[in-house]
Amino acid sequence: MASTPGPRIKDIHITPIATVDPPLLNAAGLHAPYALRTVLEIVTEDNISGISEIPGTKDIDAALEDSKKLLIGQDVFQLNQIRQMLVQAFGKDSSADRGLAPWDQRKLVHIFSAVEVACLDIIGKVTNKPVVDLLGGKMRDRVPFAAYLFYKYAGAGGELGFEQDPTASGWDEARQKSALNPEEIVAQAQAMCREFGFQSIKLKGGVFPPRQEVDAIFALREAFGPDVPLRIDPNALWQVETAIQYGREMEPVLEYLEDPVRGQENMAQVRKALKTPLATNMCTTSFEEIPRSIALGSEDIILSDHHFWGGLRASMTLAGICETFGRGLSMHSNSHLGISLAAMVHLGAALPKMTYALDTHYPWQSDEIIIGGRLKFEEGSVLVPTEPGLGVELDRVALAKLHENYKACGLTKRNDEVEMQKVQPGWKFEAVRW
Ligand code: GKR
Ligand code: MG
Repeated sequence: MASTPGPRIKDIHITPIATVDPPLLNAAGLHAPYALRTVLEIVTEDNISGISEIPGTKDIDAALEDSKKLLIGQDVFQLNQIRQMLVQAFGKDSSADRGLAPWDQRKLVHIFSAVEVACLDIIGKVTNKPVVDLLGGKMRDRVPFAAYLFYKYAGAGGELGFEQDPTASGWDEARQKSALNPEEIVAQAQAMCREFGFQSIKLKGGVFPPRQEVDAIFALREAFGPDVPLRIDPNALWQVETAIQYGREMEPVLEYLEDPVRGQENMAQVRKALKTPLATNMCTTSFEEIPRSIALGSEDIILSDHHFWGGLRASMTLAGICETFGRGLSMHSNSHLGISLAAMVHLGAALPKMTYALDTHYPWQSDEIIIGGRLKFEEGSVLVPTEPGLGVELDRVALAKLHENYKACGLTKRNDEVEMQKVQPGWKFEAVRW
């Protein structure tokens, strides 16, 4: 008997939203009071709805809008053809399109990720299978995440900006405190680990001179002991000599060193000089960069991100390549809500190996747009959803509220340099600083 065609796309809804984000510091400057995300909802002719979430940028939203005319009428199972159509319409992103910022600014990878995840959500609902099963099946029931620490100014983000909500308690209170020195970073880590049970810790660096950030790593080691793996990510702001000097000093305490320097050649030089593994979400960021990464030996671990690598299935392909070439694979994140977290959990559950706890910014966000509210962490892990599809559904009232935030806040793309200049006039992003 011949198979039946899959459901066809009838409607696509693109909703830009702004979610409250605290004043977190990083190599590119400062987080705005709101992080932008875009929620995509694909509805089939038989009214099955699939959802996804990507970082929000006006240009990418416009390209998604343009892609509607190509996507409407397509069979959601035909992801290979859909991808090819999108490549033909938007061209391939080049490595240069990624930009110098710590996050990825390419169009096609975002669009395909948004479309693919929403289609997989629908396919899961139609076949009565969780997304993880569409990726080859579950390798674990829980997906572990790491505490992601940030230097930050005091403040809550959103309308409160740099103010704090005096009624907040627990992690909600701790999240608003400043963290500008090693003691405050340790306090942040303790509060975050107490709340979420994380068992690995990552410090976002590239904010202060390396000495100060390395001291924070040693303060974390002192506070948490040798059983809690530590990582630091200066987002490529260090010179090769700086990375080798401080990398050697941290060799006894680091699980891995993330993007100490910019570019595959520089990473390869640092890698030769250190025993600590190097991880990246900045120097090897696309399939076309892999041959050179292998030839040079630029990193040990690739931090995938389904929003930046073109979806969940592409990330599984990356996992296979990493396995072939002896690279580890873990996951990068940016400020995000529960739809992205659910997709990350399905992918994390399907990965053949899980050597490192994944990154997530989720504890820093306080809003949610899924029914049932914020997803829960148990001992630092998220339980893999067993419901069909992603296992999360849109809370339309919450979505509408965050869309109103988007319209009111006036932001159209992430620009941490501009936000930083509001606090430190004249501040300039530098690709390499120390
Ligand atoms: O949220 O400021 C931030 C991070 O610096 C983010 O933009 C990076 O993309 O988390 C990311 C990383 O690991 O490089
Ligand atoms: Mg990174």
